[in-house]
Amino acid sequence: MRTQVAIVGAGPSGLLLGSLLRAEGIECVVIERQTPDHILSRIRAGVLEQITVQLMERLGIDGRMKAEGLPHGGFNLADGERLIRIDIEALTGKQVMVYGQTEITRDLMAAAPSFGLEIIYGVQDVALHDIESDAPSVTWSKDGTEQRIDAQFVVGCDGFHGPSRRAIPDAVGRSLEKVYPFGWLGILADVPPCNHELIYANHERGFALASMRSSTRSRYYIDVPLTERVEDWSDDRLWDELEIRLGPQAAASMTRGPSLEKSIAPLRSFVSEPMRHGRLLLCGDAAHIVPPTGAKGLNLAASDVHYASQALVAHLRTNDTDAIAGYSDKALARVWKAERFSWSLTRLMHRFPEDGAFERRMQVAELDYIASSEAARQAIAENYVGLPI
Ligand code: FAS
Ligand code: PHB
Repeated sequence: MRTQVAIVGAGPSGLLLGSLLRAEGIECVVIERQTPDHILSRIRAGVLEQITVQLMERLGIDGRMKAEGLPHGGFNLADGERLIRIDIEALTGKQVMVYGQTEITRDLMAAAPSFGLEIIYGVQDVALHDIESDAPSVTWSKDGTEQRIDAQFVVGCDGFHGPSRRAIPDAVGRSLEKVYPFGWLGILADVPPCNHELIYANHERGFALASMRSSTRSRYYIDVPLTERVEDWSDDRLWDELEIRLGPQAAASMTRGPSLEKSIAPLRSFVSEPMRHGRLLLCGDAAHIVPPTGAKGLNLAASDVHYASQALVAHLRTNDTDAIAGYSDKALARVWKAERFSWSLTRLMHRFPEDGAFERRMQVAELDYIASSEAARQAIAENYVGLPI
């Protein structure tokens, strides 16, 4: 087999990139380990920045998102009884779109045939070869047969545990990581949200987030120690904890219901540099991870894909090598700003085991400052809606 761009991974990064390249007439093939149903069963991001909305618009597959998504003009930080609203629309003139990653992925999967995007699911033993040459290739096995595809470029969209990042030699690649001492226990339930906007809460018992997927489907989280197991958390125990941490006002309007999904996700900040080596580019979680507090993970994948698709089209159409050469620095400039915002909001809204009275006082002082300063709220707002591309 031969193509122009071989893409490893059919999550949002791989599907967005493949669709954008096909829309520009670039030949590409996506190689994916899991089945479509497995990918759709993973409950992840819920808030879209404008860049993610714009890519769906550019592809002409924004119809369902516009019909079912919820544009939000603000979100809330709760600290005990206090609720601080960040009016992102008044402070930035922009909104975010509440529309689950699962639905983005579903829309991209449904549109793939119309783009002529070939996706090969259920592959094993994916390996990347000759990425430092101008003739890289990817091999894999499927149904007992070895397969190989030759390409001009390979893009690793295979998430944190995929093989692509590891194809960059140790002498070239370097990574920075911070592992947080807690995870997020999330629940998805077909109940109306307790509030029309998101609430991030810093309670003495820990963090909580009230989010949603629609006016009839809610998504909630609490932070739990890494020793916790999801089987130790009955629905009732989790609903009880959410009511306490989100406070009496939210609790009064909270509706309980059986969990459709319940899982614990570990939190880490991670960046692998560079995001390109030779003819291999990395996009999304293959290159970086953020704690979900800032709702940045999926949206960083979208900006990486935006830059990567522009660079690949420039090179493959007009042999413009500068765009490819500049991809990593351009993507990383935005990645690091999102890493900072996600880390700082995680620091502000969680109780860290090693924190003492001084650290808690710093959190209270920062929340007091945000409550009293439009400039402070504007800084949060412009990061939350997404910094310029
Ligand atoms: P993904 O990990 O989504 O996709 C990678 C794809 O590559 C997968 O389909 C995988 O099967 C495939 N793959 C892996 N290894 C392979 C191999 N060897 N061969 C072939 N294919 C392979 N972000 C937010 O903004 N908000 C959230 O609330 C949020 N919650 C999250 C919860 C969890 C548990 C996780 C893990 C992430 C969460 N994220 C959240 C971040 C998440 O949304 C990612 O940013 C997003 O999935 C990134 O998309 P991709 O880069 O496509 O990576
Ligand atoms: C979600 O709805 O899953 C969600 C929303 C905002 C976040 C994290 C997760 O910051």
